[in-house]
Amino acid sequence: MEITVTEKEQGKLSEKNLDLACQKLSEIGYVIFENLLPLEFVEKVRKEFENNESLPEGEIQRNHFFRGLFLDSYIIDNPIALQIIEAMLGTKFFSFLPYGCNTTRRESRYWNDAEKQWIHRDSGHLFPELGMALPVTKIVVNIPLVDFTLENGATEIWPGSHLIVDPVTEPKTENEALFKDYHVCSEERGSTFPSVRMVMPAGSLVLRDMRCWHRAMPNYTDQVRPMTAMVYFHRLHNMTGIQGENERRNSGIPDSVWQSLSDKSQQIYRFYPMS
Ligand SMILES: O=C(O)CCC(=O)C(=O)O
Repeated sequence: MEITVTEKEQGKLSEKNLDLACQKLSEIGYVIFENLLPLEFVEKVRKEFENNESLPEGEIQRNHFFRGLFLDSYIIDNPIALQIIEAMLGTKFFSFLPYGCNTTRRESRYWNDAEKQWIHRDSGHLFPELGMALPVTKIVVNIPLVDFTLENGATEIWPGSHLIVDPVTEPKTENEALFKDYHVCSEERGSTFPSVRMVMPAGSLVLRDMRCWHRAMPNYTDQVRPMTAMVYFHRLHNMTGIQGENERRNSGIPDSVWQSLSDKSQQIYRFYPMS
């Protein structure tokens, strides 16, 4: 979606563009702002990311995401993303640190040992038995750290698929139960709906309703294709606060990092994950 230079500089959408962004997210299931972040910044983050990739997996990599550029306000406090999220989810939305990163490379393989990922949604519907889609309650924000092209595996997405509600059926196997809300669309079914590839320049900003069908596609290049992934939740996903509102004791967010966060970020990242 196009925005003005002033909106970009001020990090604030006009009322009209905010409405349009919300409308796209509600009706199509995602919205993309191309070239929103300065390329120089994105390139620095990509290099940091590559350094991180060369660290041993697990805790060290995870802790690395608590450092420097990964916590820049362009990423964790992005004002345009937050403006839209607040309009869609209300003021009490929350998210977790550290965030994730979706990476594909030439040799990437998925659970079914294919080079294309399963068509899936990242979140099921609330009350699917009603047979209708309720307003969005989980939004993922992605920032591609390289240009996303057909060659390096730009994500495939099915516009409008977040509104598809299937009849609720009892899972027949354990595996089915596990993937019930996730693996909702076979290849055959996917081919009967129009899909698009999210071809976009590095530093674009994507907001996606997590119920949208999508998948990672093969990366035929030798360049790693990373994108940051931050998930924002409506307050209803933690009504009791038992995950520790204002209690970061076990969050793993180092104190020095917590102190460095803006008031807004401390508000957003106030919970810690259960596991
Ligand atoms: O890496 C991609 O292109 C898609 C990632 C994905 O499927 C996901 O975020 O669930």
